[in-house]
Amino acid sequence: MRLCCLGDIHYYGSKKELSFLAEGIRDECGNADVLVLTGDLTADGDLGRLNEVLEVIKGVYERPVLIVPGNHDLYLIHSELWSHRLNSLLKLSLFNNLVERYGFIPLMKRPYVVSDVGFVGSIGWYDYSFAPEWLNLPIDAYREKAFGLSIWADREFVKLPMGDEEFTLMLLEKFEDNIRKIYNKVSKVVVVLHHLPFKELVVYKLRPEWDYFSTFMGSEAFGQVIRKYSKIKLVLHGHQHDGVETMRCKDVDGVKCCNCASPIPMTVKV
Ligand SMILES: [Mn+2]
Repeated sequence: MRLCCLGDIHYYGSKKELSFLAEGIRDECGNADVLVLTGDLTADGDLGRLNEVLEVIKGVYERPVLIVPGNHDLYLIHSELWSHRLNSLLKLSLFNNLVERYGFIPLMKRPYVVSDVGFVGSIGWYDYSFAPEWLNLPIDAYREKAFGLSIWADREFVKLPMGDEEFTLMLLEKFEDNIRKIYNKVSKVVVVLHHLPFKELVVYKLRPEWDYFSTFMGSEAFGQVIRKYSKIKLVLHGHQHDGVETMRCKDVDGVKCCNCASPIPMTVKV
């Protein structure tokens, strides 16, 4: 089976980005059985822009499209930041509902099976398990999501009614439930995440600021669940793109992990 994956489009309203996306999918994904999007479709969580991205994909690809959101898709836009009715949990379900309305598969809501391959997905998140030990900072220093004058933008634009550790656990439970739902019906499982599940995939540079922000790349808790299920042979993820090579696969203890954090599609066989 041939998969085409891409991610981190970060659409911000430029029509040029959309034609680039359409061209990429047409050129690279024509022979693919499934198209997989690993999150961050929009830069700012604007549902109107998400709509535009989904519309473009609908226009150029006719086979199944599997989608998980990224952290940027949970951002509240300025007018929403002050609304008591809206938070990022609600934004997450609005995202998945819109994906579904296009006839695409929101993998966080339900797994997908095609012949003997199952697909399970989540946005993933971070629980500070990727914090670099050598910096020797307390967990509270990471909860601030700021290093000197630099901040992790989730701090400003993601509003959750719980802490990041609790959110990770909540997501993890749903993720494992979805694995169990299909596990006996398939011979292989493909995991689709936005954030990274293994510390081995994180690029640390022994520079304090860089390594501080690497903490927000993902969570080992997802990796621990993945290791429990030997049918999981492939992980597709996004999120890690600045200052690192994307569109590359790496083996972590027998699991092939591919970084799809580029709007240029990549073909992966399973
Ligand atoms: Mn991201």
